[in-house]
Amino acid sequence: MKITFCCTDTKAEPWLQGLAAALPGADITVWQPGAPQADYAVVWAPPQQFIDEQPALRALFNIGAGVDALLKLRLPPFVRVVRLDDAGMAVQMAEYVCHAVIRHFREFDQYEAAMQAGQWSYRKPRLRQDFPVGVMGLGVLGERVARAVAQFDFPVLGWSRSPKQMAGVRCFSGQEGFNEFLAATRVLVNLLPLTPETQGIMNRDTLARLLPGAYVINVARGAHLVEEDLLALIDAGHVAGATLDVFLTEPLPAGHPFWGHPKITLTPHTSARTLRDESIAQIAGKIAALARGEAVAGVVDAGRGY
Ligand code: NDP
Ligand code: OXD
Repeated sequence: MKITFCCTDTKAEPWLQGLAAALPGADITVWQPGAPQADYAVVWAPPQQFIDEQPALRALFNIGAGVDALLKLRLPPFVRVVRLDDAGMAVQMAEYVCHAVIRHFREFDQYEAAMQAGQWSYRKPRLRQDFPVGVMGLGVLGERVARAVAQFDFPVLGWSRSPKQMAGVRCFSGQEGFNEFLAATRVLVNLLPLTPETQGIMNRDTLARLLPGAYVINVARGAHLVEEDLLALIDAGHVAGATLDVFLTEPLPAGHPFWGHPKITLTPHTSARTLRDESIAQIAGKIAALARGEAVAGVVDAGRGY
């Protein structure tokens, strides 16, 4: 079996060694233009040339959960695209979002500033019932996040495409449930895939529907958020602030108004990192299963976009 590796901005050697250890007998090489045809590919943001030169791939394994960049390419019609299915990301996402929710709710930024200024002062405790947390996207990551936030007794809401039931989470679905979900949410967490339907979903209209004093946590993709609309709603006082991990342009360009904004906390697309060992184990397991003719989880529906 031949496996080709084509991952932008990724050190190839440890991946090749790990895959070779997990799949003895497989021929695993880093893709170069003109390389021979492979059976399976392990990819992150490959160039179109790679896809065009590998028309007979049985499956493309994306070393991330989001496949938006991959689906923008012209792919062979019958190739399976397989996303990472948790592989250690869900717990990272849960800790990131819980941290952001609690930091905002408990006003730790204000405490930190006061202590830095040598002030020993208390703030009035806030009621967690006044901070309902709404999670957009109840998939592999969103479900784990919703469950984790609920552990802290915040009211938790969730919104997905198809109807769901989750203990401790008030679930909404589809366009028909969206406005009701927004109107009952104060802290909005985005864990949607980026698709034509979800691009720009956090905009002036939708953010204005959130409860006053709203807070936005975007950990999915920058293009979900209309950045100037968030800034306008913060200026207007409807949105209290945001924690943003992802941006329309990454790295965030110098001079962007998010840099140094007093109400916006930034991180560099790091809320849930691809963990190499877990990912290799998962991908190798799935390649072996496909080679035996078995079905695997995490196959993307290109028509749906995720
Ligand atoms: P999943 O595909 O498992 O889940 C997607 C969820 O979004 C599902 O609940 C789905 O609904 C819902 N959804 C999709 N489209 C719509 C829509 N139009 N309206 C309402 N709900 C919709 O994705 P993951 O949880 O694994 O990951 C989510 C995203 O997180 C990734 O696509 C990626 O962009 C981002 N990500 C970011 C990382 C970072 O470091 N910042 C790391 C990893 C991922 P249904 O259940 O009905 O299908
Ligand atoms: C992913 C990411 O999609 O890291 O996995 O953004």
